[in-house]
Amino acid sequence: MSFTLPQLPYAYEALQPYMSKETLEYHHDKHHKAYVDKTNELTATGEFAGKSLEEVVVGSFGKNAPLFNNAAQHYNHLHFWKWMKPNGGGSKIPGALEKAIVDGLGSVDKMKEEFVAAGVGQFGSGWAWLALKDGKAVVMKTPNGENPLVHGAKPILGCDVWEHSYYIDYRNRRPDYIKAFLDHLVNWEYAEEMFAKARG
Ligand code: MN3
Repeated sequence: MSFTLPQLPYAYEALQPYMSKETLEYHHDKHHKAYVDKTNELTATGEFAGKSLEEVVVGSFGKNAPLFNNAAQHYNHLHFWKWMKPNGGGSKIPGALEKAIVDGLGSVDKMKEEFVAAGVGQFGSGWAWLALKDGKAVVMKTPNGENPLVHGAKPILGCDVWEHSYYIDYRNRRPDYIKAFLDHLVNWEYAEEMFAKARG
């Protein structure tokens, strides 16, 4: 199976002023494309040839770092583009997901606070996550390309906190970027879709 770079589900300028055209051009066309190309190169032959992306991610974790890093980043970015939309964000969260957030984390505001703290607290490159673990909504952070799949959980929402995701628009102000992501960019309907799949 060969993996392909998906098109962005919106125009490059659609997320401005919170995420610029220039950031999306570099992040999608250069960074994400490199992950896809490398994953294809490393799965052309060998034990992962023909496996699904999730099988490659989970199967290579802790065993084949170059493959894991690229395949996991392909997985993370596939969803990351869909976790955003123009005029997104805010606290209007579909009912079943909102209930899971309140049950697991106390309130939507509390979840957002923890999500920002996770992203800010991730030293160096990584991701902040809202995930489903043991049936409960939790906030997590992971380094580099790691994601909830390799930590016994399923992702509901993820925010890329690698500098390539915000440095053009926010310079060193990672907290402002994560707050803008939550307040203006999140596609909660897609998070709800991921939540429904995670719950099975
Ligand atoms: Mn990235």
